[in-house]
Amino acid sequence: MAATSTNPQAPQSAPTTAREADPFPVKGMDAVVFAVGNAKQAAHYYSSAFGMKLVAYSGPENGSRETASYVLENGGARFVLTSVIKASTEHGAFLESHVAAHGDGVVDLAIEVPDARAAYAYAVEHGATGLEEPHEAKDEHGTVVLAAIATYGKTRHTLVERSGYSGPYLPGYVAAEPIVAPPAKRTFQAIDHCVGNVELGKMNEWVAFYNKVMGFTNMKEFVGDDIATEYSALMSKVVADGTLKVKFPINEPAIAKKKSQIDEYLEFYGGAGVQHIALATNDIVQTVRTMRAAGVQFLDTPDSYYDTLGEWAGETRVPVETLRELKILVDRDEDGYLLQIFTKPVQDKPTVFFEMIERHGSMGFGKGNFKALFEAIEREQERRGNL
Ligand code: TYF
Ligand code: FE
Repeated sequence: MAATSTNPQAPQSAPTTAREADPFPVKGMDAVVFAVGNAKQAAHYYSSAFGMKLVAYSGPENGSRETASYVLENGGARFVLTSVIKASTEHGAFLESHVAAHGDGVVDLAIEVPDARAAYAYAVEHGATGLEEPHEAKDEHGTVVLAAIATYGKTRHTLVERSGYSGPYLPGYVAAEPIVAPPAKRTFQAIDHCVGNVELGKMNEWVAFYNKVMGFTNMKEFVGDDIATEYSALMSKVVADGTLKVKFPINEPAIAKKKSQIDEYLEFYGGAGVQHIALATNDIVQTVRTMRAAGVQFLDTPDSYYDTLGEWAGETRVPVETLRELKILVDRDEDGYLLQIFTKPVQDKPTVFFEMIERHGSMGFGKGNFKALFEAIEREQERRGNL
């Protein structure tokens, strides 16, 4: 499709327009889909503790006898929580075995694309494994096109083309009322990035996968083997689409002095999978206060971090004493700063956790905090007897 230009001087048929230059255009994250043991209770947790709002449901009451799925939103962030009631198809059996093998976890990082058929064709041509051929789904709210490709572990990327679909989520879902009254102020409004843990030696393969299959490029922030052996016990690279709406850091364990937190994840998850989802907020102080009051546990940060914070991080919109009280981390680079904090794992297995992030210019991932963060994670590993 030709891009339109408002510049009358622009050539009629430029060799490449910004749009044509992007081989795999994306609109953003569509949803993070979790397979869980008890979606009814998980939906309550993400409502009452994370401040999300139930907006749609699919289950036996509206014709889905195999699975129950709860769709929760917060601004542009969407989670789908699915449990098997009684498996009767291959998909139900897959979800059931996924929960048995991995515990609660992410099965799908669904990406919204302008053209799902084109995206699927491009991905498969460039080496992706197709899991679902492009197909239409429709109801009285319109038509969507869905396709899916495989990524690391048993995780998939569903490619969702919404083309004006006006229903509460996808065909097959009905609108639902919030489970609890949402907090007065929204706790977050977008998915900032989704992180995968892969096996030792596989990081570069998966980075190359996103480079080839989605045309994603590497962001400058990474954890190299220098940092890895010194204190992080992991290596990490970040791939993103050209507009930075979809950002996927990929971690692998590193041989270091201590057992890698990535090894701990791989052991307890039973292979590669999604490690953390970062959620963007524009008021992290309010967010953390609300979530802490609702019982969400965050990683601790020692007081010493705040004693020297001003020297290197400079001023932020939040007073250091508030950051210290709530254990919020700060990082600064040439583009600005960010505030971030990490939850403890949100299930009994030391696997999936969340990050809350408030960006002020910086598009980094908190490199300046890696030492403090990884030490905090190691204290938790130690408490669990896994270090
Ligand atoms: O997404 C990131 O890169 C940051 C830092 O196991 C990070 O949130 C990296 C690895 C990790 C935990 C956090
Ligand atoms: Fe992160």
